[in-house]
Amino acid sequence: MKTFYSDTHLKHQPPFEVFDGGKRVPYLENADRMKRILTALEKTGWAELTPPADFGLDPIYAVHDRDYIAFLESAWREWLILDPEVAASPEQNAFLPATFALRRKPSRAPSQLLGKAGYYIMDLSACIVAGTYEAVLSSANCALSAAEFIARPSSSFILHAKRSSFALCRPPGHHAGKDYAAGYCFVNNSAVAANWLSSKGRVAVLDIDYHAGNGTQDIFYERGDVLTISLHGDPDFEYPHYIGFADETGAGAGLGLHKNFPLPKGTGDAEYLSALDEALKLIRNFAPDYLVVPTGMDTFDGDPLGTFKVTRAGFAEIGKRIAALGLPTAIIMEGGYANAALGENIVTLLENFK
Ligand code: SP5
Ligand code: ZN
Repeated sequence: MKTFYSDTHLKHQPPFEVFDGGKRVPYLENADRMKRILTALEKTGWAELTPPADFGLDPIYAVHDRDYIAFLESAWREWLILDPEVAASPEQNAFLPATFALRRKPSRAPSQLLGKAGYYIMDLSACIVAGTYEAVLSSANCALSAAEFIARPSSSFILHAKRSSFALCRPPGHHAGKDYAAGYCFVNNSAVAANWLSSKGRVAVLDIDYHAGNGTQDIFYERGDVLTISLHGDPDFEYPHYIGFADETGAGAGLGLHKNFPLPKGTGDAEYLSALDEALKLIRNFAPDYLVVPTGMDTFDGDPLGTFKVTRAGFAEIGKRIAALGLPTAIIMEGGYANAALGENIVTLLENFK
C-alpha cells in the first residue's frame, strides 16, 4: 500500500500541552506515534513508503485564509522577539496564547502577536514551536500526495482495481478550520486533500477519529459538492465541545451534506459499527468518485484521550466495511495516543485496503 511519509514531522515536538484545569502534561501528539506506526508497517511487508511531493501553498490557500497561514509561518519568530528568554531553552518552550477570541461579529485579528494567537488558536493543545510550520506543510503534502495517488488513472485495472493510499502524517489536521488551529491541528490535511480531489470528482469525507472533525465540518458546511460525515464522542461531554452535534446538517448549498454521529461514553464495537453502517449508507447514496478517511485510532479501548471501547477486532471490521464501498480511498492519519497499540491498530485497519 502506497504510504506517504516524511521525517520532517520531527521538527514539531512541543514539550507540553495544557489540559483542563491548567495541568501541564507531556505533549500526547508526539513523534513516537509515527515511530510505532512505521515499525508495525515495516513488519507487514506490504507498505510502500514514499516521500511526499511538494504541492506548494496553493492547495492550502484553497482551504485556509492567507493571513492565518502567515501567522503560522511567523508566530515562533515573533514570540522570540517578544520573549527573548525563550531563545536560551527553545526545547522547553511552546508558544500558546492566554487570551482567546470569542469571535463576535464583526471580528478581526489584531496586528500584534498575542492578539493574533488568541484569534487564530482555539485551545491549549495547538502549541507552536520553531519547526511547526515546516512540519505542518510536510504533513499537508503527505495528504495531497495520497489524494493525487488515488486520482491518477490506473494503468491496469486488475492491479489497482480499488486504489487506496495512506498519509502517515503529523501534525494531524481535522480540528483546524479555515482560519484557526485547534487540538494538535494547524492545517486541515484531510480537507486540503478532499478539496484538491473535488476538482476531479465527487468527494465524501468519513471521519473516524474519536473527536468530532470540527474543522472539516466548518470548511465544507455550505458546499454542495462534498459530503462530510463524522463519528465521534458526543461534544456535549467531549472535546471540541461546541460543534459536532446531530442537528448540524449543513447549510445553503451544503444543506443535508453534513452528518454527525455523536456517540456516548463507553461506545464499543457493536454500537460503533451500527453507526458506521448508517454512515456508509449515506456515502453509497451520495455515490462519490473518491473517499477521504480522516483516521484516528483514539476510539481504541485504553486511549488516554478517549472514552470508547473499540477493539483491534473492531478496527478490522471497520476497515473491512469501509473498503467494501469499493471507492478510491485516501486514508489520512489523525489522532490516536495509545502509542503501544497504535501501530498494530492502524495496520489492522489498513490491511483491508492493500
Ligand atoms: C487530532 C486529535 O485527536 N486531537 C485531539 C485534541 C484533544 N485535546 C483536548 C484535550 C482535553 C484534555 N482532556 C483530558 C482528559 C484526560 N482523561
Ligand atoms: Zn482525536
